Amino acid sequence: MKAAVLHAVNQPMTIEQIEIRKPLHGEVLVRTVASGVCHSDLHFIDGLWPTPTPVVLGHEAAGVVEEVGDGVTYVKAGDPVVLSFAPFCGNCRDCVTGSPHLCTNPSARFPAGAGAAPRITWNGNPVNQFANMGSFAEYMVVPEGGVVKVPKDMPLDKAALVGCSVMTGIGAVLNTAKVVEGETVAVIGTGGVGLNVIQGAVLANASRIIAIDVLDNKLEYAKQMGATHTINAANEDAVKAVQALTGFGVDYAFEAIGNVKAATQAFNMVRRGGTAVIVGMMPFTSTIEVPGAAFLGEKKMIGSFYGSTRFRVDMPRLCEFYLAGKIKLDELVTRRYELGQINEAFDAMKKGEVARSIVPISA
Ligand code: CXF
Ligand code: ZN
Repeated sequence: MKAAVLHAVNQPMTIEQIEIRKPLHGEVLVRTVASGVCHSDLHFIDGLWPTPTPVVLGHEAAGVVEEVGDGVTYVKAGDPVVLSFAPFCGNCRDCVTGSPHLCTNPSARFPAGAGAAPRITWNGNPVNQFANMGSFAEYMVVPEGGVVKVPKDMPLDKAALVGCSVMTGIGAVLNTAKVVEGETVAVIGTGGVGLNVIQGAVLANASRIIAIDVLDNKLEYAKQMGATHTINAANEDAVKAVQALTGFGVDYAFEAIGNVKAATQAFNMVRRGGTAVIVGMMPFTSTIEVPGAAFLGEKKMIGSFYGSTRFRVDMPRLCEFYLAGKIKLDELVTRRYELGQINEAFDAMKKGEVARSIVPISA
């Protein structure tokens, strides 16, 4: 099958014919219909986060089940699915206490055992499958705990986005922060995740949704998604501007870039008792400094991973929201790229030209 392979960090990916094996115990073979292009992949391309190479990147995907391995009961051939990059086992402390996104049980990722043959190879040599998936490829063998069935009428190119940015952004608001009606929200960074933080804040009926970015075109996207106010941080101090708009700071500030300075700003723009929610992927070795005295004001800084998703419940629900017109997915997609144009897709993202781009892989 065809796949985009990253051979080494800071190099363009190349399209290769690679081999994929059959699904073994607890695994599912999925034909990739579409993959989103997410900023997190870029961290690994740029070496800001470590990953072994060669690797097939891509972790925001939807497709159709082609074949299941033995013991698989949840899906069958023909089922449309969204992929999860945090497969769950269903039995561990995290899974049974409502946080399946935090599951670290190796059996969730490798149900056929750590010694099973590699799922994908190139000229017979193992290739790494990024985030248990590697969706810049025509097919994926993934664990059963890494797929979620979606409604049959859900367009799979839009469903792909639910697999990362939409779940991460909306989930950060509804699941992690639990914003309630009338509260005020700021979001720093209006890329794929930040725009979905805005959608989450709209769903939560936040009273003010303040979008902050350094690019006017991205602030325009933010308005389309429901931001009530915008701040261009290239022209003014974002913290002061938020204080000026709200008087004493927002209830919640979401950091959706993965930038240390923005995380500190998020903390500084919440009111006493407010919460900064770190959604973006910080560089692997980074540390964040915040003023210690602010803790006497009960300010909080919390992490949010994958929108604290209970994905078998949340993702079909988000698809239903889309089908009912309650969330916008079409508007998120700025461009479509062929698999062979994958490097161009990342270049456009680096330049801030796109909200989200999609790589349609099969019909
Ligand atoms: C990332 C987190 C690290 C693995 C891939 C996905 N999250 C969102 O983009
Ligand atoms: Zn992502």
